Amino acid sequence: MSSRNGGAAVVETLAANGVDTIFGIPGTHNLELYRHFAAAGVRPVTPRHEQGAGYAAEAYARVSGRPGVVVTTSGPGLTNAMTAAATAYAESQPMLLLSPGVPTGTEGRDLGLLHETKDSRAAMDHLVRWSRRVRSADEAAEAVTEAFASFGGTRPRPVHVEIPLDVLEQAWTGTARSAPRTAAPAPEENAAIRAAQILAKAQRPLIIAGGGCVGATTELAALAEAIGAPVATTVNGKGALDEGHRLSVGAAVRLRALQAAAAASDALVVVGTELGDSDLWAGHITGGTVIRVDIEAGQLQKNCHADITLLADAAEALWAVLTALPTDRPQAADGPARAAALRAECRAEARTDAGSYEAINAAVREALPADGILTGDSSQVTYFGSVHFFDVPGPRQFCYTPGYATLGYGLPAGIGASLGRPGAPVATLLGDGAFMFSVQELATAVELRLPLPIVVVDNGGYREIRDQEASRGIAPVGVDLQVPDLALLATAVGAHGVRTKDPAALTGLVQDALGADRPTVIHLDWTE
Ligand SMILES: Cc1ncc(C[n+]2csc(CCOP(=O)(O)OP(=O)(O)O)c2C)c(N)n1
Ligand SMILES: [Mg+2]
Repeated sequence: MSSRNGGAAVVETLAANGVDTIFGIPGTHNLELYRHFAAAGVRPVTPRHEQGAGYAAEAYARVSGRPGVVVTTSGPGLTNAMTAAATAYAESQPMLLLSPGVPTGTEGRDLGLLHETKDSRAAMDHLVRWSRRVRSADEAAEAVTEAFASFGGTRPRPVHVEIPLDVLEQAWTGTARSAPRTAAPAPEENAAIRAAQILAKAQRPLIIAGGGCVGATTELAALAEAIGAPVATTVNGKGALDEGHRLSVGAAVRLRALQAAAAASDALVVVGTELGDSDLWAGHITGGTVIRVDIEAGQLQKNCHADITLLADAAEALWAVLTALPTDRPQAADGPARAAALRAECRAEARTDAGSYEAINAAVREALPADGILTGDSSQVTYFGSVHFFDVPGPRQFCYTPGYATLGYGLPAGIGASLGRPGAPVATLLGDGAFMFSVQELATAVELRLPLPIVVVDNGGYREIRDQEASRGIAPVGVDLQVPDLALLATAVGAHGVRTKDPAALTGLVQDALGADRPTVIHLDWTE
């Protein structure tokens, strides 16, 4: 077997595209990928389940803007990663999944091969932007290059490349190529001028920024300041405007106060968001004249009618509107006052759900430096708490999956975020149910010696579902769980572990954990 083979074609192409870290688990079938990592300067990180690999890769992409790469073996390795792939799709994150596949010529024959799956490419194709099964080593390299090209110039989404076993072993004499830069469509000048004319006259403008805005922080702040518009974000857009900025209203789009303010606005700018139901929680966004900016045409009229549309990268479109503003316009000076009032209203509304989650988040916030990253999960402490009461100064500092809302994300995301932004302090804050979904990844964090505080809010099980049962008149069923002694569990795995009943103690505990030589599980006993 030539050592410069289909596996080398894939790995060298990863390296040519700037990949230095992959998340995956080796198996019988993907060893011709693993063979080449060291020579190509690619570090393989081994989580304890492929779903954890996928979530780590998703958070890696979220905090760094670089695509997350997942390498699984065929069959179960790949199907274990499917939930993470679907998560990256729902959350618009760039992710490349690589897996081996049955040998060429055996497709669909049900031969009883090891890890044989009915049609894994087709299964993946139903979850991600595209899934491609290659036929040669050259095509494998080409498909990986195409994957990287697919992440630029449009909304990033995951893709999958399947390399048949025989192709992984096929001799390869090619050269690895980096993907050409894919340009985004340029904003249409007339639309930018019309948008600027509306905004110049607006008395009550408002801006809603989504995940598509995380690369447009300067332009967003500049436009908001120029027109005196308060800025609210979606969860994926959290921090696109510094949440301490005087025009920031926070990640407030689900709140009725924000939705009412949008309806009462005379000009509403919506940038880089589909305004989906998972953003709006059965609410609606309408506004006076609605101006929408998106890099994907299909998003421009989705869930909210737009009067003016700009199909472009957010930064370029916002800049085009800003520079088209007439210089002799009257200054709208009351923006900060309107933002402060709206922010107070939104906080009051968020408080009705947050309860003690506000204080818990405040205690962790105090411990984490400004450049810190928080990862959360589908737990009340995250969506009632951190989203509204853990302010971040910039984008890419909050990892949570509001759309797919998948349990088990928070801990592996803490790992992926730590590797995606080396040196940045990272903390994980999540519920007991969420933690138990991927508790085995604690072993990964220990092995990587990550100084990761993992604050687990133990409210005795699936509290949100218990609450939903109660509101439907269903007696608690399947929701009251026995939670292990997590401090003890942590020490067994080689992490530090502590237990407290006092949310105020979290500040000191998280600070200590950030300075430790390994992860620390902080079990907050929040049961009655
Ligand atoms: C993979 C997955 N399975 C099931 C659910 C449904 N679900 C949503 S919230 C929740 C409870 C989560 O418990 P925990 O993390 O302890 O948070 P709590 O509601 O107790 O604050 C469940 C089971 C989900 N979101 N994701
Ligand atoms: Mg719970």
